[in-house]
Amino acid sequence: MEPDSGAERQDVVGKFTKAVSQQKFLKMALYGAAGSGKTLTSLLFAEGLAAISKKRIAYVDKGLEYPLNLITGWLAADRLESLEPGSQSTAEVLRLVRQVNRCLEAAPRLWQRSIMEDRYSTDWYKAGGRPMIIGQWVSHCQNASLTAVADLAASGATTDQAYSDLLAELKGTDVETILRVHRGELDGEPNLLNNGSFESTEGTEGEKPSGPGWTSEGTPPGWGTWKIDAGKGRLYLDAGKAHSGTLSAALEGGDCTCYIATVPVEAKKHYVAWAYAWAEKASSDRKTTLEVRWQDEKGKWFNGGLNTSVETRHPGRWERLVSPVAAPEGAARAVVLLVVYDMPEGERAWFDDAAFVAVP
Ligand SMILES: [Ca+2]
Repeated sequence: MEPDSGAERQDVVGKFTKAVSQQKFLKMALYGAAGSGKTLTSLLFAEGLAAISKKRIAYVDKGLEYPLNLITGWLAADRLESLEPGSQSTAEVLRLVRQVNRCLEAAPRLWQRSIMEDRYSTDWYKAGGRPMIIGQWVSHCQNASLTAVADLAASGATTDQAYSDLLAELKGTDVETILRVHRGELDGEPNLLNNGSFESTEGTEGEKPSGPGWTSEGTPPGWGTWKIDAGKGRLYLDAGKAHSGTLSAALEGGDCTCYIATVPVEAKKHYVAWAYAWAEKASSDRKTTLEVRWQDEKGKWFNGGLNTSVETRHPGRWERLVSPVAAPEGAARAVVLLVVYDMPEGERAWFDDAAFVAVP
């Protein structure tokens, strides 16, 4: 490749040169049914390669556990969501709910075992990989389970022994916590968020975390706000639409705009965040979400693999978004975010009655 500029031609633009191999990796994958001999074949290859190269072979046995679990859970949740209510046998629905929840329950343990404790895993993975995608996975699996359980209840399955057995199995899981929140069983627990009802307007202008883009515009006491683009989006307290009292926290337009509250937590303790949200519209690229992230004692973002994100699915009405979380080891604070993504100018969403409580 050379510049086509006559007399001024200079060799300043790179020319093609003969390719030189700079990396000497061989990546291979073997597919096959369980028990068909993939491991044995791989070890035979390894033995041969070790003999030829006179080097040692590193054998990684666990690295796939975590991604396989993600795929299994996602596909089972997809299958659950594709079932028409009442069209399938209760047994099939129960089987899929069990499978999805096994994956949900196993994810943190498999993350620890096959990512954090794997000496061949990269720092990128260990820092959380793509935390938004993990949050979406959790939310997808939880939503599919909850919808299926609610459909079963609506179809009269609540008298079935199999349904009772399933609820007993879900005891102590995040899905059960969400069901309890929807039944109002945790409404009386102390709210660790200050001014979750957005009724207070006096005193401070709220927490003001430092950093570019922070803004105090419309900041209610107890909350901070953030915009990815300072010129887009508006945050304000709205007396025109409230889930409780007279005020709610409104967002109008913006690429990524949010209300933020920070709560001290105890590691390993179980908490649940919820908020009522009213979105004028909802789609995959225009989201209104409740999210939970973590900070360590120095205020640094922490352990992205355990972020959560729950989005509105029913625009045009108040919808309770619920996100159960367990504070990871080393986390000092939970960060609760009420967010809108890619909202066109003039379009609005409201949040009210946000809470963060310890699960009793
Ligand atoms: Ca309110």
